[in-house]
Amino acid sequence: MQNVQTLYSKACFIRAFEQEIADAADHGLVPGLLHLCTGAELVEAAICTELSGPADQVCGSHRSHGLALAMGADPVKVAAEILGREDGLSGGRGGTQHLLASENGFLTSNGIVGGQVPIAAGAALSAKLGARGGIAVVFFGDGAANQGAVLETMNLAVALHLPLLFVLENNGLGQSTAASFSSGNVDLLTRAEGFALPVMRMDGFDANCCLDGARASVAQMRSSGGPMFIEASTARLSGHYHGENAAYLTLSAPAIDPLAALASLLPEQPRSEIAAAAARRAKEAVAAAILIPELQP
Ligand SMILES: Cc1ncc(C[n+]2csc(CCOP(=O)(O)OP(=O)(O)O)c2C)c(N)n1
Ligand SMILES: [Mg+2]
Repeated sequence: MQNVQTLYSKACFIRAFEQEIADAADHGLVPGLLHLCTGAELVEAAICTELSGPADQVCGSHRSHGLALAMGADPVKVAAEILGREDGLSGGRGGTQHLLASENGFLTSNGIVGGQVPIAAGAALSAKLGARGGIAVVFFGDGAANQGAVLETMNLAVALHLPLLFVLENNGLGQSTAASFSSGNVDLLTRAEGFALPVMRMDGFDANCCLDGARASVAQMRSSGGPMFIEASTARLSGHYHGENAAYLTLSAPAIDPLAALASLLPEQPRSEIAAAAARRAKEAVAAAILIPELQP
């Protein structure tokens, strides 16, 4: 129960943070397109809980606010970066799609679909060859799974026995394109098997499955020193980017909210207390980032 509660607290904070950032965007404060991670929180928080930066390093996609937070990046600095402010993680130059907090173990996110995957192989190689130890973990989508560089990296990770955990977050959509339209074989886990990667399926709607799978896969990697591949089912609960007219979403069955499923496992207390605390912390962090220019012109 303790683990489930901790996961709920982390996932609630990420969800609340995204809601605050969405509000800031609605007030014209966020430059560029904003890709929210609502629906993927359980998988991301469960896996990142097993990691510890800076020895372990995580790379993510265009949808990475939650990963940076889950690795322990300062939420005010994450928000300031998304808002394009000087006090952000990378001086406000990267924005929402280029978050950098390597001291916390969040190496980078990347707006080029699949671009983070070979970068993560570099992090895994340096973990293997250097004194740092640790593992590298890369999160990418079902759309990215069709990129050539992703497939090459899977092959290389096996050939070089790299400590690289591939986490394919399968929400069934790349922008508005269904995975069944862009892939001949929609069982994306079988691709990894083709490269002889040890594989695991993770039900991203089941908190205990996420917690157990994260613990087992990271432990296996630390003892083997080699790569692994997780295919995790996730949801994308809103448009591809915040504010998109995502009428196409109504063509499929309504998505289940993994966070609501997790909430139903907890009693009313401490559930509502945890949710309220997460909402308060997220509000304070984003408000602080918005105020930075007034405090430090
Ligand atoms: C190389 C490249 N091609 C296309 C795009 C435009 N684009 C941005 S996100 C995206 C969909 C990615 O889908 P997926 O990998 O499943 O991630 P999700 O958005 O579902 O999390 C596309 C096609 C891009 N940024 N980079
Ligand atoms: Mg997708």
